[in-house]
Amino acid sequence: ARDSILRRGLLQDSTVPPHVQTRIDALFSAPTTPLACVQAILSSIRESGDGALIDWTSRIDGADISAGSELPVAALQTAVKATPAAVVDSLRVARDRVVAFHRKQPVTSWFTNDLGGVLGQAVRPIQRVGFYVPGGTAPLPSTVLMSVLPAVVAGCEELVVASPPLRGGGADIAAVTLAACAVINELPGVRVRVFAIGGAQAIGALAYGTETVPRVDKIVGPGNIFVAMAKREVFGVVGIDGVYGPTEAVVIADEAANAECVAADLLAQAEHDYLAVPILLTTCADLAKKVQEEVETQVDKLPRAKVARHSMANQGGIVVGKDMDECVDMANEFATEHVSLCVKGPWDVVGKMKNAGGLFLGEASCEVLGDYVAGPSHVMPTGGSARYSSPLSVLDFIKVMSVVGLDDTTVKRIAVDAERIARAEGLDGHAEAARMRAQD
Ligand code: HSO
Ligand code: ZN
Repeated sequence: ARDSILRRGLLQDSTVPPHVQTRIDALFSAPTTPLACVQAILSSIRESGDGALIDWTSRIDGADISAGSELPVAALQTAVKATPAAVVDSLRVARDRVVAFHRKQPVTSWFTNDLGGVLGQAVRPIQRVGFYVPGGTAPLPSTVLMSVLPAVVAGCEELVVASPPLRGGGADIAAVTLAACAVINELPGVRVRVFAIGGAQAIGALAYGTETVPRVDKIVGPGNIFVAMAKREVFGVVGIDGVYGPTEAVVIADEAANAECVAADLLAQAEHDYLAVPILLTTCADLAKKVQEEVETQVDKLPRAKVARHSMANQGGIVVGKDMDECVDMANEFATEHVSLCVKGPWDVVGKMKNAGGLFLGEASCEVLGDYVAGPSHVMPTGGSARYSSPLSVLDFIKVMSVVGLDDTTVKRIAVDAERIARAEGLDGHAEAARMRAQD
């Protein structure tokens, strides 16, 4: 488990399973690496815009978007009606909690007089943001809420959701995903636009813009390996939030933990993806055994048992540590997306945790609640990137402008230093501009 998890962060061509590789080769009628495939798609979108977008969407997603990929406002209303009312209500509960959580984030502008005159930082929202919402094997309305709402709170003006079209149709995506967009649009002054486009071609369209898809300033959200590679390729043309891989769950448990709940939490993430990473770190060999048995019993009841069993067997693992500190050290080394603390005194462990996307304290406060309704975004760093990055938040959707408004006395005093440093750098133009300010 340890080796496989420490290797997982490497996004590379070999991560693609053989059947996907066969499809790529067929698409290009020649052996082609996933990265070369992504680069070819991106450059064709940059050069040919909608023409290329329509073509790739037909060839890869099996959908016809030649009449336009944007879903009309009426489609969002229809989707709300087509979704069970109780589900829509729960989406609203989730929306309101996620908004309330993100409103707490301190991102205010500040100004000081301490440095002579007025200096400070002016916070501005990023104006245009694209959100990738995976379609793949399951519709993900929760990902719509968890990606878009922090941007709504930040005050971003243009919000563009891209999600792959349903196979065999036109520009259409799952009703429940659209309903989540509609629920966001119920907020005052908010208008999310939705495009039925997916994969690297969607990332290209958002990064470069096409005749019909608006170009954005930053692209966020999870996706498959093609989306992840495409985001990495367009970084610089646009901002990105991170490069996300399959979901990861570490549960740290002691002898007091409930084996049934621990097994359920591991399986909940295992069912996401063949490459999901579910790991139990425990101080108790007896619990390890019980969880193993529970996993066996529970997995068969899941419709996605095949996926869950595969990820449990291949990336998952149960490790018995000699004490709690060893378990915590391993969790810090793995730096996973989620860490659940199913231990007697979770707050004693919180202080020792250094690397994780999200911490879930105690058995009741489980990760699945975080996936849907707790409040923080469920878009969190994976692949060990929790060592240096954070869950998606308001901070991803703002930027800071430095503001310098010095008073005259301070200008005269520090212009001398600026001039000196400029001369030392051999930049006389700089030095002259500074010197003029140093004089009366
Ligand atoms: N656990 C996933 C998020 C998710 N779960 C969406 C269910 N739907 C990654 O954090
Ligand atoms: Zn999940």
